[in-house]
Amino acid sequence: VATAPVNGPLFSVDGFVKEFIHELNTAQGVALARSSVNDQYLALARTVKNYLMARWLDTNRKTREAKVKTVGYLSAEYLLGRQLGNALLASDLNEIADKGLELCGLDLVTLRNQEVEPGLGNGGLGRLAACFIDSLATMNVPCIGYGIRYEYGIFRQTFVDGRQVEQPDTWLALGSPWEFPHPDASVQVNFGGHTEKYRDADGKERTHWLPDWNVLGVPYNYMVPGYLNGRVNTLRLWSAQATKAFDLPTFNAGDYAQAVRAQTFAENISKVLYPEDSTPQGKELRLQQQYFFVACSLRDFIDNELEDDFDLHHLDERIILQLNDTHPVIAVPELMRILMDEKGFDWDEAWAVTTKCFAYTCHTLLPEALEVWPTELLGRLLPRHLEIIYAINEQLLEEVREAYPGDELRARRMSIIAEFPERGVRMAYLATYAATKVNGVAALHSQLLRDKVLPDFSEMWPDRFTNVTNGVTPRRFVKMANPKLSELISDTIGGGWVTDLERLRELEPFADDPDFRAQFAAAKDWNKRRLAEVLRKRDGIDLPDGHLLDVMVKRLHEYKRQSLKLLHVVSLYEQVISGKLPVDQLTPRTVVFGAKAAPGYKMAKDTIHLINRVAATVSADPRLEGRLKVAFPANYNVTLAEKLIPAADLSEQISLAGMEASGTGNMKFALNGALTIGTDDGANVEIRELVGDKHFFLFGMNEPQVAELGAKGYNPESYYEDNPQLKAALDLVLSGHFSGGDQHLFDAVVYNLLNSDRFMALADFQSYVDAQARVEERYADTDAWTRSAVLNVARSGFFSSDRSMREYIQRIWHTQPMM
Ligand code: 26Y
Repeated sequence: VATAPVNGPLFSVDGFVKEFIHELNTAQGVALARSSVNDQYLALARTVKNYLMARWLDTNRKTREAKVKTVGYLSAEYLLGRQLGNALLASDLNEIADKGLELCGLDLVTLRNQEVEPGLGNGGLGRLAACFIDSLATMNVPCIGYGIRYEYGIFRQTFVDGRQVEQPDTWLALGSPWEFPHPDASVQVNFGGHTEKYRDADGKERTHWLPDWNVLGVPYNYMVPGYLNGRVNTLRLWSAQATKAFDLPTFNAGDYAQAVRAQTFAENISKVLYPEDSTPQGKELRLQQQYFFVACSLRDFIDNELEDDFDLHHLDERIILQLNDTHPVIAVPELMRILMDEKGFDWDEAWAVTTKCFAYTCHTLLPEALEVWPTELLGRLLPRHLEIIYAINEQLLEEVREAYPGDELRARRMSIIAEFPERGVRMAYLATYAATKVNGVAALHSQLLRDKVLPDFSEMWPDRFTNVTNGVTPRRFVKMANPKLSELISDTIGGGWVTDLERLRELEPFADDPDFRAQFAAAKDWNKRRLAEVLRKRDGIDLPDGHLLDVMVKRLHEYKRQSLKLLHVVSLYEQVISGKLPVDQLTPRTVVFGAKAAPGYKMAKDTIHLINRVAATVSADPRLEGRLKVAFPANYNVTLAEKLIPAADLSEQISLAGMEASGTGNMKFALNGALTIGTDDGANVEIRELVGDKHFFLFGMNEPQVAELGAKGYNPESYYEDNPQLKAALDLVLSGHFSGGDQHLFDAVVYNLLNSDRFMALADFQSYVDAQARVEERYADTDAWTRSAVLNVARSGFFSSDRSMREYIQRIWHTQPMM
């Protein structure tokens, strides 16, 4: 239970109002009567922050004094979502704020809606980082999240004639009340130049990096409050600034533009989040970003978090650096460089420390998603690091040759340096070789990681590999996002589930209680009405009452197979308009898509265009009598997810088996009482095992079957020829029905499916259609459906990110919660 913090505002309605008005007057410089909604939001955010402040300072002091091991979470992305609601929840201020604002004639919901979410991530990986730091704070575990303060986060998606158009995400424009910049604590980051050898005082050969340019990293701190426990951890995001703002001689010579060019150049580094989330483009700026935040973070931890006289030989006793995918892996040679070139360690000493300080999480199975940096680029930007990487590789190959004498092929396979198509550094191999532990993000994924992505490494170091199945924070995604369900749960089993999610099990018996089911269904209805209001205001979309709400929200990717979902919709539609299916036999259904496509990913953008055209045509066709609607609200983000997921009946998790590392949306849906239609992929496997086959609609090939079909040769066109229902659906698209008669508008999408279909959508089509029929059958039996939904909630407690964090702590980090 939260208590009034020392030195904070009084924990009462009165105290709150005083603080709020004070912030409005002194920080915003306006009177309440003259204040805008934005003024009010900013004042409210500062007020809540003030309540957390004493706890934050306290947490920092205690952690420092205790000299305990800290988790340094290194992630290029944090997809935080709005901060205000979470801060209110964590500090138990909801009721007080609600009443206080009412006294001021204001409405909390309106002010909350004023916040622009910090979208500093692309999707699952960034959101996972945000869930993990929430759990660590809640579990009282010391953690510093390190990342980049992008000036522009993930683009704002708009649709123009059904096509995606990207707008810059100006999340900082209306003020940023949650951040604390510390320009005084800036650190310098070097780039370029060359290296030189020299002999030190003891006559040992050493290396010197002589960089030729540098930038400053300015830290911005953000609070990461634990849930009602008084702990506030820190998220430290770095912003790039020029070391000298101004080239005075150039300026004096009259070339103003040239004089400030250096500044623009430096600040570009943290300007924008790259919106690609699976195909690394090998862009120089991205490598600059990666090294920038990693160099800042290591410097910061060593110089500012440790005692001045700390012996870095024991660095692993004070930090474990978790590498969130390969994006921060350049930290490995950076730590080696610091220890050797700056602290005078010899190679073996430095390597011994380094290999104890890193752990690596892989988030993919797609070969093209593994980062390989061209040595030409890496050597130009970070010459010393490339030297170190070469030396690490020599050591690796020596170890391999020793373990497998004569197996030169293996040595070549395992080399950190790839030779084709150009010479490059395989960051995943570097991470795997350097890390104490390597983990995948769901049981199936970790298995495939061992067997298919890193087989030679897992054979040589089997104990290094482990699995930690992802999780999501129940605070944001149940307690905050689904207040009605949360109330029902707490009324039924008490409030302990919020920090001990396995306790949801206690709901199981209530699945058979008609009274409980009625209340459960009422909460779902309330969520649907709330969503309808949001979509009406936000997108001008009308959600009909009483429909099965069928939701597929995630990044747009061929492997995730939005096109398979779309084919099902088109097929239902085609059957009705061709008279094969009486319209009254159609289950009233609204299909909601939410997805951003990487701006350069043509096929994904074409698919978005097609979904929008189908949505417009289907939703407007009177022959369907309003029984099938397709909605595609633009700009799916965390804020919308918090409204969409609690309202959903059906969760679409339909990736080709063996492609989705884990998925985390799948967990959020199950925890909010949606049933899943899904393949045996990623964490779906574990969801199905836990909720039970009867309460999960499984379809499609499993991973071995996919591999088998691939090996035998996959011919998508044969499925088209052999399946009249599939043929009719594709033919309807080809006929120009959804494109105003243009028969070629969607050729790229359709012929990609017919001729290539890398992710085998056509092969799984019939199975998917059959599973959808089972969905409709269950949905027709309201009691049976609700019963399944309750059991999904009751049995999904495993998917709390608190549990994930417990596993990392016990098996990978070996850190302790603080008392
Ligand atoms: C290198 C660059 C192009 C890049 C940038 C972002 C590559 C990948 C990403 C993001 C990947 C990502 O979000 N992966 C997802 O991670 C989730 C959390 O583990 C998984 O649940 C999900 O299956 C996986 O696709």
